[in-house]
Amino acid sequence: MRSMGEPEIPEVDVLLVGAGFGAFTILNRMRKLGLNVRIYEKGSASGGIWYWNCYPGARVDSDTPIYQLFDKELWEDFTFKERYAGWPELRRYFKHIEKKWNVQDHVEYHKHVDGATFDEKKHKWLVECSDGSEIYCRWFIPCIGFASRRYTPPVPGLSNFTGDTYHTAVWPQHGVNLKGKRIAQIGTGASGIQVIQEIGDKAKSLTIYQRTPNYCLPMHQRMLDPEEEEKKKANGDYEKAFSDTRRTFSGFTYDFAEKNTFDDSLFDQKANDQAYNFWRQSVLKRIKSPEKQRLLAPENPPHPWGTKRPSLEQRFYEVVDQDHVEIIDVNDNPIEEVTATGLKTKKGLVEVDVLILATGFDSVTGSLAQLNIKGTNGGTIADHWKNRTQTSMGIAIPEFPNMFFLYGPQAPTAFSNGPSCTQFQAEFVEEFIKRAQAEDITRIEAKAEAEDDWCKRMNEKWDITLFPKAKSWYQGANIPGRKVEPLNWAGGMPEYTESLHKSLDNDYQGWHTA
Ligand code: N01
Repeated sequence: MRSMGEPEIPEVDVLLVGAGFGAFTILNRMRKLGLNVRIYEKGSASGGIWYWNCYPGARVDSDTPIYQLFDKELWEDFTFKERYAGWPELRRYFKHIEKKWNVQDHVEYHKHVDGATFDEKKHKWLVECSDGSEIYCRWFIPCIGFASRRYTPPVPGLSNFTGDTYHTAVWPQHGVNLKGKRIAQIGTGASGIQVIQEIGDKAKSLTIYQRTPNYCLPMHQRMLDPEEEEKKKANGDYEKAFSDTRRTFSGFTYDFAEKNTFDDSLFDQKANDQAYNFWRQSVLKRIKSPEKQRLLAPENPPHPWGTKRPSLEQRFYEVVDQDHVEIIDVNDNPIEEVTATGLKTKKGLVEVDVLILATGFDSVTGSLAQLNIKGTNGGTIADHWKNRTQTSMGIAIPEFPNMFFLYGPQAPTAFSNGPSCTQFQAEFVEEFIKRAQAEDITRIEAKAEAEDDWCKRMNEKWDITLFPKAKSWYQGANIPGRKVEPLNWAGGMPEYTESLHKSLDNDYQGWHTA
């Protein structure tokens, strides 16, 4: 009971968490349904992943035009400068969305959602923020993606280091001057490769602590000609590209090449070996140091080609091949200790000024599981996933009514172009809420059997691929002690979106409605 004089708890129809691609994809749809929508963002600006991960060289590896919202009113007067946009340009794009859609009344910054409980009488969520504020919403939609909980490995002595330590996922917003510095970096995933190729030339020395080589592919970056882009827009090429994403496996404009050894390389080890060897030969030509050749493109691949995400690189191999860049394989030379001045392995102590942790995320499930969102049985999402990760179609969870999440576990997430995935999920959520409005439905909940069915299908799709052979974050294998299980839908985008819409068209199959 609230006592007299206490302010009323505000209410909105829809609360979106995180001001990135997911939230903006859904925002206007909800506004057009006449709903009162709010976005709560923990940071001080929008951009989502591009707000937090503003490390040197951070850039997307989906190309223009498909890495943006598919709305014509946004793309008709915004043109990206590069084929693969970097974080400053993506931030500029988010500013464009804010201005164009006049969103200032809808987004609140420095609002860190801590937890939520479902009010069974009202059929509404009561959401709490770390500043003590509360808000009720009918529809609660976390749009926090798969990478909002960073991971730092338990390297002994990490806190003893007296130089500067930076994690790529929370890079200082004001930037860091790395010129002429002695730098150590742990991690060679997508973030790590981008940092290395950006700072390698500037650093006095760069020592890379690598556990697994990244099978990088050339990015083929180029500046876009604004006139050419305008012509493409006028010709309908952008619309065609967005529409093509609906038909492809990963929501890109292209699909697997329909030629043996390419389209079966993720399913057949022999075909995969051929793909790996082809890749290896082309990379070896770019590296002079035999030691670096061995470490970056080993004769015996540690995992099948493509079962960990291959980065798109620009000059990575040339940058790493320089004498002031050293690679230490932590499998042979584990980091024994971080001291006040550097990193110690059996090869000795490497003294550095800066330590960069490009060590990734508690990926896919960590984003939602870190929140204290309590379901109708009193348990949190982390409790619900204690024995296995389970969702209904990668968008909802039984016992968490009126809650949808975008770009999270058991959706095409890691295997897709992000804006395509959020677009198709947002279309489904829009359709569901539209029907709910029309039919006076105030409570929607995924059925437990729908969740079981989806988990079964998740495993069937996963088990026929070579993905289980890699210790990847795709299956949670990057976090010591975590259950290794498929976290991303490997059945392709068309089958995914069809499953979502079928459930509505088949009289809410798999859903309780009230
Ligand atoms: O994280 P990661 P990320 N000792 O988990 C290593 C998206 N993204 O931030 O491979 C030593 O891939 C770990 O080694 P290993 C994209 O989807 C996109 O780079 O587990 N090393 C690995 O090398 C991407 O895939 C873009 O053996 C340790 C690294 O740290 C995802 O985010 C850009 C270690 C972590 O790599 C995650 O990328 C950036 C230890 N104890 C991110 N623990 C673009 O669009 C971990 N590592 C371009």
